[in-house]
Amino acid sequence: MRIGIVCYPTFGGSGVLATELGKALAQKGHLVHFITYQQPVRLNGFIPNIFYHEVQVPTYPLFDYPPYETALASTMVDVIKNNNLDLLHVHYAIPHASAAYMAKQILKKEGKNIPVITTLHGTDITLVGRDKTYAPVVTFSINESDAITAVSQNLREETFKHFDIEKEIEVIVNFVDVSRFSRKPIDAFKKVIAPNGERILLHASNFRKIKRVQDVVKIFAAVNKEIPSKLLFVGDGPERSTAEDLARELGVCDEIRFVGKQEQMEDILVIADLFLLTSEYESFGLAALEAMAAGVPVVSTNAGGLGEINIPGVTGYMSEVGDVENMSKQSLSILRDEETLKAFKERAAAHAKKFDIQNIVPLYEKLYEQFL
Ligand code: GMT
Repeated sequence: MRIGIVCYPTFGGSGVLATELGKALAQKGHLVHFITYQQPVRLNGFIPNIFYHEVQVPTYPLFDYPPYETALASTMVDVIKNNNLDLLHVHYAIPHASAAYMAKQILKKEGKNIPVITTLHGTDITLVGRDKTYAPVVTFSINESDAITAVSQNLREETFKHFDIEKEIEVIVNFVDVSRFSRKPIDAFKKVIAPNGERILLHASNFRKIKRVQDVVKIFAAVNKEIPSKLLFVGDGPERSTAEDLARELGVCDEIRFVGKQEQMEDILVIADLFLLTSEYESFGLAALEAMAAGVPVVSTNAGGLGEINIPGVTGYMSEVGDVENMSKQSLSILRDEETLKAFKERAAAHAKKFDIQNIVPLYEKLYEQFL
């Protein structure tokens, strides 16, 4: 098949998932064309069967806001025509679904039917999309998609709850390449972070308000009182300095490392003992799934779709949003002795296999085939 993939090229879960999907499809022999404004972060190196088309948004003094959506729709038309694409798969509704609708209409006039599949990822529905400034366009363009998928059961339900959706939404859960994440830790790296064999806790996100990173710091401070430990913060974003200030206030700043945005998550996750995800909402929590695949148990909130991946007492624990005390207790109970930690690690890794790339990518292929 000749497939166009549109996504955000950044470190966010939707872009990561879309890129990994494209790479997996290319490996299976499909021709995959990425259409984005920047090279997606996980699209590094030369991969046969993968093509990258950058959306250029020319500026003009009149444009206080350069019209990205118009440039995207035009690039879609161009790429679809010149490469004779069979379908377009857009990840994250805003503005990808509406740009795809526009491209579809243009091509229709020229006698070409291009099926559009929209995958909903989370904040496009639960946060941004619901805003009345976007909602009518989001609702319309989702409904105009030939197929709609959501990355969790929870997101499917949220979408039906908040939007007037006239079509079925198929749940195709997110996936992880287990073979890539099940690695041996690099001892030298582990020694740098935890020179005296301290437990390593880790949080990775875009540090937006919704992630409640202050709760991560508070949980770590409570754990650190009881057991020698270090905290790795991976990623960056608006709440980073708030987290740093709080860490200083709580006297744990020296035990925390902010390592910024990282591409080789598999090398970092594998040295961790516990992944903390304190979000107010997660449609799925891909970062937590990647942690599990690396054999890292997860202490998280029970928000959104997290209950669909984190099994209390098996792969980690869950708490109400903001219940720092409980999440601290849960973290301590996992980290306190070697045997318990080992068992949680093994079970987390085993559970992640259910979401292996090999099991999920064929579901997308099956969906695509319906439109050929
Ligand atoms: O978590 C974020 O804020 C980034 C966001 C994105 O759109 O890139 O992630 C969303 O999509 C991921 C991949 O499907 C999910 O794993 C995340 O749970 C979801 N984030 C939210 O729902 C807040």
